[in-house]
Amino acid sequence: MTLIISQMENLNMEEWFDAKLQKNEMIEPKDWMPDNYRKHLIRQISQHAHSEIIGMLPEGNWITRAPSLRAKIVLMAKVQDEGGHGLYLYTAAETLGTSREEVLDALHTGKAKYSSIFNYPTLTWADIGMVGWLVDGAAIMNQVMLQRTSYGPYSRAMVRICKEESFHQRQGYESVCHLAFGTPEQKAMAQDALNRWWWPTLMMFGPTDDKSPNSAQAIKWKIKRESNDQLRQRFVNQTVSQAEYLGLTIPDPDLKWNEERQAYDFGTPNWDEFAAVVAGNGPCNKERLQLV
Ligand code: BYC
Repeated sequence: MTLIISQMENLNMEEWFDAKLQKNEMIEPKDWMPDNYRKHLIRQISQHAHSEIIGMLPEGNWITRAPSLRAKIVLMAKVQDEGGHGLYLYTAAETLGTSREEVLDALHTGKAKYSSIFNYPTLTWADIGMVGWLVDGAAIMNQVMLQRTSYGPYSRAMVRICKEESFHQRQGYESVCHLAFGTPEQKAMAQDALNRWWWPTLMMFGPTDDKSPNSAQAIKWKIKRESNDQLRQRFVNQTVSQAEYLGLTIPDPDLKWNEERQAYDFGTPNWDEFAAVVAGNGPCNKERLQLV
């Protein structure tokens, strides 16, 4: 009897929850929410937080090697911002009833993921420019959409993060500008970095929509407002003219303006590589294994 009553209560609460989503109202921490909505958010927000923290490592490594005092100060500020983003997001995850220890434990035991992009090495100073221009550029494309996510604390964290992220993208572009308009050696360094970062950046958006197990439910719950493929396409459309201005070549022979779609056609990322990187067999892991 008690079970039936609680099932009926859940049914009513589910209608209330769906109606709130329909009206585009935010779900707040003390609101009733389906268990799977809560789990889905804990997974995504904590993985997002881990990406911010892990993302500090390759850039932090370059602070001592930045080529000028100005570049050093800017990079330090950026790395510090990423730490702040991680902390907002861990706090947002905690409002869902998980603890900092639980989410960190999931990271350390390999249960939780972090963005594939941070398993690629930053070999030269130009790579740090690419991280700002391309990686932050891709991240912001996703995060602008997440400002309208249905969970209040995640949405509000995104509003703050996006303000800082646009500075990150611009500092990266400025840094790449210096190299692209510098000596032939500097330009070659920028081109080499673009060649290595282009495809991993496109993979940051996640698998294609037909291979994305979480997307359909995320869109239904308005956690995601746009799909992985839509965001990837928008990123390509935006970035091509930036590369043209720099006089750099995007390493994709299939990249071509499609008049009918009013969008660029582009090649297929190496999804086998993506699967390997996410499974912990990325270039950085290989380097580490070779060193052991
Ligand atoms: N890397 O069903 P899907 C930054 C996983 S940091 C690794 O499409 P979803 C920055 C995915 O988790 C900001 N794994 O998933 C910091 C799922 O596995 P699980 C980074 C990936 O969640 C410092 C499976 O593949 N931004 O900007 O609907 C310096 C199937 O995927 C990846 C965020 O974290 C990947 N790239 O969509 C500089 C944004 N892609 O969890 C810069 C927040 C997918 O089922 N996250 N997987 O085991 C999201 O928006 C979404 O989670 C994703 C994936 C679009 C990434």
